[in-house]
Amino acid sequence: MKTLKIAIQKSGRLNEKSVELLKNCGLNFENYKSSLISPVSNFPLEILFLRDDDIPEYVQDGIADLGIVGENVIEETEVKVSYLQRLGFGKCSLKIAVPNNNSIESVAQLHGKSIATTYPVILGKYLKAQGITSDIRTISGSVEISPGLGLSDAICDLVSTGGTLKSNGLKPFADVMSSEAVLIGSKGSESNDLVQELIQRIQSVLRAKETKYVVLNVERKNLKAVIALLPGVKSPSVVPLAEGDWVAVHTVIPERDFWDRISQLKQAGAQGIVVMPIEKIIL
Ligand code: PRT
Ligand code: ZN
Repeated sequence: MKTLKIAIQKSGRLNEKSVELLKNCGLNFENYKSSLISPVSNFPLEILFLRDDDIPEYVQDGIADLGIVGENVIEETEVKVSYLQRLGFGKCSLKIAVPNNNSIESVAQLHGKSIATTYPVILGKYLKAQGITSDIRTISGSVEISPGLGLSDAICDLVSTGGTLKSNGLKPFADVMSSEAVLIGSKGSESNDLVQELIQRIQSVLRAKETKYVVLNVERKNLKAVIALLPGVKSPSVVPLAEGDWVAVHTVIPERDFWDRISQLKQAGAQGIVVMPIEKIIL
């Protein structure tokens, strides 16, 4: 079978998480910082390390079968690729912001104003959809300093913590798009068996990340109340303990409401709660 190629970011915000995800999928490879390509020793796959801006086109043109890149880059490059899987990291939003002392606070007020950005395509479509014409100034970086330099009235840039906007005296007021890292494939790559195998491995890693394995002890008289707090689970395993009326319950709990669920379980009589990370969940 033909060896697949997957393109990931060489260095930057998505590199570490992309490498970690592929390693958690059981793929063995060297993460050489200096090389462009790294073979996987236990799967017919090669990893290409590229600038993130180049990944969508490599995938569209079939030079790489797969790629991991931010949705913002895919939208900006307007490539035709298949979205295969959201990956849950690299989350950010593209926002419009103005200096704190500026009175602009609605998108309509941007009509006739200048906006500096590295995302002219996405911003252009967003404004057009609202019938607003602004002077979009495309710059290649450090967008946040442009109002201070008198280069533009507003900016449109990616925001994650909001710290960069704050430290540059800017306030965000409109969300243009939200983004996260996604797995993309060349058109038609979905039907390749190796691509399917890789997607399944990725999904099993993502599912495991969303859940924790929990073992708790409870007196039989409280067992019903404890099980009622575990809705996602059809039938948790219940193991009798050596001591009289106590049992151990083994179950999984979603990460997102973990602490609420644990305190409810304690109130219902659960004790000795042990929580463990899950490596993979294969359905
Ligand atoms: O060298 P290469 O071209 O590969 O990398 P790059 O410098 O173009 O991209 P990089 O590594 O900065 O970002 C890669 C991807 O990470 C982006 O395309 C997004 O999908 C995603 N991402 C997530 C972010 C951010 N969060 C982010 N905060 N990309 C950039 N930023 C920048 C933003 O532009 C601003 O300068 O971080 C600053 C704001 O951060 P906060 O935390 O202060 O709000
Ligand atoms: Zn880039």
